[in-house]
Amino acid sequence: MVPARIPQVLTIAGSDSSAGAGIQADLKIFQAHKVYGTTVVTAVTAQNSKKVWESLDLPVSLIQAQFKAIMEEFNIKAVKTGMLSSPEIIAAVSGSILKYQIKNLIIDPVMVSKTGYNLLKKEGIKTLKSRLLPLALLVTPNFQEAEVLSGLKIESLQTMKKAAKKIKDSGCRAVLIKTGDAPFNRGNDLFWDGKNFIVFESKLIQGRSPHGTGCVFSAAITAEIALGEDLISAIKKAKLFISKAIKNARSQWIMEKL
Ligand code: PXL
Repeated sequence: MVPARIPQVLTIAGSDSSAGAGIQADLKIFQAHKVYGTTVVTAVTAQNSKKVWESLDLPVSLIQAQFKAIMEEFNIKAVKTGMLSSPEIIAAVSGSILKYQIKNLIIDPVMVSKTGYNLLKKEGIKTLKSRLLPLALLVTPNFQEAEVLSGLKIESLQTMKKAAKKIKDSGCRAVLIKTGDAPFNRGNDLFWDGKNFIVFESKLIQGRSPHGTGCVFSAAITAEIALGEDLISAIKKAKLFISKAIKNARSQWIMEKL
């Protein structure tokens, strides 16, 4: 048994054999933040930095069994979701989150890998919006995911704000649109909680766009929440962490808290 004084977190996501994203990246980030990470694996991908070769979804019953095994023993302070590839998996995860009354849920609505492979079937988007987003403390779409979730073409800060409002309307408590690969406003992530817009700024780091940055970011936010930070300061700290990790050649690969 892990002692209660060590914050415990859970990631529900896919396995990335190259360990740059997915479950493997999440665990490294949890370790760097000195929180104890547990996992519910939803799919196994065969991939490296160039492409995803194959992907296999795990049976829903096995996903639910992993969830039960964790919740029966651990005192989980915060949960994040990553790759959930089908409506069936999303519905099952949503059911478990309700069943175990998970409060601090961070959703990274993963859709496509950096190498262009589809990680979420088209028919899953509706289920994601109707069943999972309403349970979230925070949803962290990138620019493209924000367009899909909102159904809006984002062409200006104005439409980005509209998209944030639309995503928030699906019932989540807050939304953070990440702009690291946006065609404009790059690096200035937009937060909306129904009351305030906050722009989280960062300098862009030229030439570096490693895969897995989205996973790393949401995992760092999850860890900070488990450590007792409120949502805004968790995002601030996670953003600083990821900027340093991308900038620093060593910590880009060996995730460490600088
Ligand atoms: O970064 C998105 C992502 C999430 N989860 C898994 C992935 C990827 C991208 O490759 O493979 C398992």
